[in-house]
This record gives sequence, structure tokens and C-alpha cells, in this order.
Amino acid sequence: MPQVTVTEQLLIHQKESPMATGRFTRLLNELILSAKIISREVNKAGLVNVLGFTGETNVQGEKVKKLDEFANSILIYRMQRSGLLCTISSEENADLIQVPDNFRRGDYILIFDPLDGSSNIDVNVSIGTIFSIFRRIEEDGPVSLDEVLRKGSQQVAAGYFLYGTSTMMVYTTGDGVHGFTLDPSVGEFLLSHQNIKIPESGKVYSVNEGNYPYWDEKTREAISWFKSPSNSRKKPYTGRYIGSMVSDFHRNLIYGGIFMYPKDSKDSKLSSGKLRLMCEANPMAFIAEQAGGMATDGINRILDIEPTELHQRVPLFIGSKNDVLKVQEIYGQN
Ligand code: P6P
Repeated sequence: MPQVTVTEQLLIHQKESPMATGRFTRLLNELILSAKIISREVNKAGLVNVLGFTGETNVQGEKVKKLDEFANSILIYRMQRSGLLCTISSEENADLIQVPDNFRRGDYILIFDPLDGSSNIDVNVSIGTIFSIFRRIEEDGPVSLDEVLRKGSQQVAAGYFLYGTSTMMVYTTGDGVHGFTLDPSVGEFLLSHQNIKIPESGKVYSVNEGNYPYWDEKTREAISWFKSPSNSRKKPYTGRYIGSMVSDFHRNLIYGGIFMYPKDSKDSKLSSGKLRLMCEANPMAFIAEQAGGMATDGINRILDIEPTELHQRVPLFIGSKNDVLKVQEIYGQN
């Protein structure tokens, strides 16, 4: 099978887009280089002193691990200098990260979670970088928060890098979902999963059952359905929960299934769920829909949610279409 690199795939897509200027291709290539650097550090985390905590906490109130900080700094450093962005938002930073005046600005907006699943870093479980790209509406001048707080349906691209048994890149630009696997011997991401489609119904459900005491009745009913022998499959789904959303999502994307992080009453900060709309739910929802799946907050389509805050959280039910529809049906029942 001819080896197609992600850069070749981007150039093919660029040639097919009459308005393409090459800037978008360069933007993704800058992201790819950042991910290769992060992958190198993640894959030797056990060998050098990048484990453990920096002693700081981020805007989410979570302890920052050294690899979190490293990934965040690599992405900010490289993307600020790309000349392709007008502003950046990171899950680790409370406010927008402006492009310094001495760097050229572009018309793209980049939102990312630099290292999702970072609580798993010290135990060698897969983690990932998630990104979401918008094109600014205004032509020039300072970028307002309103220009960034856009519905997920307006993304021009979204994807993730998964630092697992191999390093993968999965992305969409609205023309299907494609997966690339890093061949470390040549340092290139090679096309390994062309036009990924998620099975309409899955066999796997992913949720943190430890939150059961904090769920409302509808949530308990929805999750119990997947565990019931009288569901539409006439047997319970298999439970799989890694605790790293990129990893859980990726398995369900390939095999079929549903990932759920409902709202719970455990912590007032998490009363709308734990996952962030802009840097986690939106990009993954774009990918899920492009692969034939669905993503809702239990009732509303994720990509239709009008953001009001940069780090707002949403309940998330994402994956195989029929499984997400079942959740929506249960929440919609009176
Ligand atoms: P819990 C990682 O911190 C993360 O944001 C997701 O990657 C993951 O799915 C979730 O939190 C795990 O949360 O509460 O089950 O440990």
C-alpha cells in the first residue's frame, strides 16, 4: 500500500479547495511538529524528571503536571510564531493568549487541550492533545472573546494526537475523518485509517460509575440501559473506562460505543459536567459527526451550543449514533 504522509494528504485537500492559500496546511503542519516534540517527551516520561507535579494549579483548579506544562509551552511557543493565528486558547490558561505584536498574525483561532488525560501520565496510560480551529470573522484588529466564543458547528477543523502504543493523529476538516500513525523511524505520520466511520451501534459504554451516587434519576436510567440484558442488543454492553477521554473516544470511534460524562452533584464546579465545551466536547463532536456518530449534552447537539464562557463545561454523550439517540430518548421522556 503506497505510504501517504499527512502532509501529502493535506496538500491533496488543499489542491481540491479552490480558495486554499496553503496557510491552513502550514497551520496543521506546525501543530504536527509540536505533537512530534510532545510525543518524544511523553514516550520517555519514565526516564527523565518530567514526572510529578510543578506545584502549581491551572485555571480548572487541577494540579499541573510537568508534562502538561511542557506540552502547553511547546504549543504556545510554536503556534504564536506560526504567523497563522490571531489568538490562542489553552485549557491550561484562564484567558486568551494573544499573539505578540512582533509576530505576524493570521486569521485562524486555535483552541486546544495540550495534554488531556494528564492524571494518567505517571502510570503510563495513553494521553492526548485535542485541537479545534476556527477562522476569525473580523478581518483584522484585536480579537475579542466574542469572536472566539463560537458554536462548534463553525469549526473549520478539529482533531487529536493520541500518545498511546503508537502516536496517532486523527482529524477532520469537514470532509470525513482520517487517521495517521507516526512512523518514528522516518518521523512521519502515515495514513493508516482512511475515512473512519463509527459503527451505528456499539457494544461498549464508557462512564465513571463511581459518580453514580451524584447522578440524577434520568442519568441513572440512561446508564442502566446500557447495562441491561433487555436493551436492544438483548445483552449488556461491555464497560470500558480509561479515564483519558481521547483514549476512550478513540476506541469507541474505531469499535463503536458511547462515552458519557454526565453532570453530577459531587462538586459545584462540575454541576454542568466535567468536560470543557470549547477544547474537548466541540472538537470531538465535530469528529464524531463527520464519522457518522453523534454528540449531545443529553438533549442538545453539542455543535449547536452557544458558548458563554471560554472554559464552560458541558455534560457529554458522544459516539455511535443509535447509542447517543437512546440517551436522548431517555432524557426526553417525561
Ligand atoms: P474522572 C482527564 O482529566 C479528563 O478531562 C478526561 O480526559 C477524562 O475522560 C476525565 O477527565 C476523567 O474524569 O472524573 O472520571 O477521573
